Amino acid sequence: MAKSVAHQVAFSPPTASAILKYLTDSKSAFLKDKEGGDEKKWTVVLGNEAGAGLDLDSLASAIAYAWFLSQVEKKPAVPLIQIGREDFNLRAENLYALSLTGIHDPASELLTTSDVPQFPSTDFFLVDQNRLPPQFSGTVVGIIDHHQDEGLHKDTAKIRQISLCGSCASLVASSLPAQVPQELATLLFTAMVIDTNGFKPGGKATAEDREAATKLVPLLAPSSLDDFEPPMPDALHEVSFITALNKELSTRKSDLSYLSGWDLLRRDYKEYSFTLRWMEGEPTIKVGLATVPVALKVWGKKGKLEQESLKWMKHRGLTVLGVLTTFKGKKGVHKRQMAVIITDETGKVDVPALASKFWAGIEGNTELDARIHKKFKLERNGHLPANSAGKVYKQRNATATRKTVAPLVKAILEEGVPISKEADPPGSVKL
Ligand SMILES: [Mn+2]
Repeated sequence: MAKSVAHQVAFSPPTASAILKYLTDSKSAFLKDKEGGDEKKWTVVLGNEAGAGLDLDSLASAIAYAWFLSQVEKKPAVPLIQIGREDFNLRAENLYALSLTGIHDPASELLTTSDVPQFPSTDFFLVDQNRLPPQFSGTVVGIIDHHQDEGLHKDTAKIRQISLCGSCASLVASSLPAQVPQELATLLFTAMVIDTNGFKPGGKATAEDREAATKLVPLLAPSSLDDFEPPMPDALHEVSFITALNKELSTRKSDLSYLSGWDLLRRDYKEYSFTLRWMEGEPTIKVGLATVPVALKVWGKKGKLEQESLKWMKHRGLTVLGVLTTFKGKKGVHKRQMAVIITDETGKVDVPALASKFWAGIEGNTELDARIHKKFKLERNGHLPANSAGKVYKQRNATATRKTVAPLVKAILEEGVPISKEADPPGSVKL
């Protein structure tokens, strides 16, 4: 892990956390009521869902607003964190922000989707989103959000505070009473800092974010600094504890080298299904594309890439897995690699035929400009089982993301021909 800069953060984390007590109490009371079919009285505060990569803004906004409803408005309210219990580990900056708030074991202390796989119909208060996700049913009683207003839930939401600013946490902070517990102010503040890059001018921070942050600062300021002068809203980015906190959060956010291959593969993952009409029996196969922000040499050497990929493929029932890495090489140059593994457990897929089409499709694509990686030779090092194939490429076009790769994969698999965006006019198919 990269060197921590925690010691530079000049405010001291709270010792005893009243927020933690509220969270664990409300979680167990909600689960107990749900058990007895008595959950209707609850308002569930729901942040947005971003796969396994929940962001700090949703997390902080949901916790803070649920605390407000419960402790100030005296209504039964609980935040539902929209990730699985095992997914907290995927975001080191979230773990850090939660630890500053006194939450050291979020997987057991917070209510997650693992605790309630089938969510009952309740009242919902939405934060950091303004449309109730389709897997939930119930009444939306309020919305605080910083995304484009979709104009929904107008008949039931008594509060609809939607405003385009850098962080939803700023809007939540503005709607709380002036004196909130220090740890709650800290949690909201970390989300605002990470979303606005420390309130840097010219970034995502708006006047609304700066105003909300300025109000929180006195609650966070180190008590040792007797002569601490609250900053002006336009000078927040120059306050030393804020720049240190921003650096700490972004270092943790970008350093993923501590994650296992398994976690890296599932962290930012999309899955597709294609029918191979050109193959005998026309099998339908599943294809996964994982975007991994860590170079293969960090986590995939000595057969680890093959081992972790095959484990993930078995878990998801995949025939093809593409691992798309994105990282900074020496001298800070942005690079991308693409590893592709093909295997078949159904006996219905002609792996050599599929592999040769795949390699031809990738190698013939001028947009990716892919070249075989000389250090990762999957088919020669003995880590792939029989009836499998694999290759690793260096993508010379480091700007081509999964948005480029996914349509190419579709074209290769469904049409069985390589496409080349630059060489061919739209609609033409090179045979
Ligand atoms: Mn947000």
